[in-house]
Order: sequence, then structure tokens, then C-alpha cells
Amino acid sequence: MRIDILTIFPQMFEGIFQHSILKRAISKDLASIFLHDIRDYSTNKHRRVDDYAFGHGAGMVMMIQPIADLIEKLKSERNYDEVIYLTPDGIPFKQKITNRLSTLTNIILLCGHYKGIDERLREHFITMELSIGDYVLSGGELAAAVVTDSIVRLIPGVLGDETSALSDSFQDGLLSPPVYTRPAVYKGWEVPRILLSGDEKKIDEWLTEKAIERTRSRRPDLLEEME
Ligand code: 6GU
Repeated sequence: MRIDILTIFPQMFEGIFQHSILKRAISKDLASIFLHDIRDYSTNKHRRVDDYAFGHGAGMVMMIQPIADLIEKLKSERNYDEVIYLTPDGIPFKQKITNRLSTLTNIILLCGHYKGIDERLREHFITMELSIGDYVLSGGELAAAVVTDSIVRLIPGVLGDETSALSDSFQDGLLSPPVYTRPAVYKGWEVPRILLSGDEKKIDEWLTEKAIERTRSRRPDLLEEME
């Protein structure tokens, strides 16, 4: 899978892609991530990428020309399955969406700034708009990193244990149950005895019960969604 990220701060991503699962996916060639500096495409002599909003005073808007030229160049080189704009007024990013995105071949992630991008970019180029939660970030970069991470870890061969992505929180619509590792007793704090019993059926039942309990107390909205 190929992911092209369009940003005015490409350096923000460097550390993130050089560690852990993302690094492994890239080095195994299961994912290729290309960073593009929107400023490089500005025809303005000061490399400007923003301008004043028409009609109302507050804030700057990312202008159409550099982003349109960059997207058109990329689209002339290959077909893209989705051109995604990261924005707090996008649709809520959920596991179902990332599951689907992880099956695609080429996607573009566009990181917004300031008061947003010129609406004509949304009308003519953007195929999907995503928000990662109900709070405002100073730019789309952190959101693009979140979306990239959640997609790439689902690509077959990226996670060592093929079953582990399926047991993630949200994959079955429930939060994950608690987990424990050695020692079985620490400062008198004991691991639930059932987990040491070796009775797989009982353990599975217990884990499911705990997952439901945790979901009911923290995210009752998820249980409603399942009905
Ligand atoms: Cl995708 N962008 C920004 N700037 N803020 C956000 C967001 C995205 N999702 C939640 N807050």
C-alpha cells in the first residue's frame, strides 16, 4: 500500500515512521509512505500557501493553487482510491473505516491548517473527510499520523501474530479485557486466579465478561451500536 501525505510540516512525521510497527512495515515494503511539502508547489515567490478568507475577517485559509497542483501531479502518476482530508469537521474516524482503508492500494492524506482549505479543493479533489475526535488540533498532521498508524498495522504481514489485530479493542465492538503478565503476585496484588487455571473455556468466558463489563461502564454507546 502507498500513502502520500500532503503537509506544510513534513518533518513532523519523521520520528513517527522510524519506530516500531510502522518502521517494520516500511522496511518490509508492505507500506510506502511519501511526504510532500505543500510549499514546494507554491508558485508564489515567498512560497506562500495561505491567504485571507473572502467575506469574513477571522483567520487564514490554505489556498487552492499549491494543493491542487500537487494532487493533480500525483493523480497523473497513479490512480488513487481515496483523497482524504483530515479536518475536525470530517466524519468520525472509526475502526470500520480503517479496516476498509487498509485494503486499498493508493491513498492521499491532506493535512489542513489555519481555518481550513479553500472549499473548491473539497468539492473537486477530496473523496473523504475524517476527524479523529471531538477536539481541535493545531493541524492535520497528528491526525494523519494516527490514521496512517491504524491503517498500516492492519496490512497483512505487518503484525507478527496474524490474530492480534483481530483481538484489538473495537474489532468486535467491545473494549479489550484486562491483561496480566508475570509475576502472578506482586506486593500481594494477585492476578485473577481463573487466568492461571489452564481452563481455556472458562478463561474465554471470563475475558468476554470483563470486556462487556468494561465496555458497559466506559463506552455504553458501543453496546448500543451493536444492537
Ligand atoms: Cl483531522 N484535524 C484537526 N486540525 N483537528 C482535529 C482533527 C483533525 N480531528 C480532530 N481534531
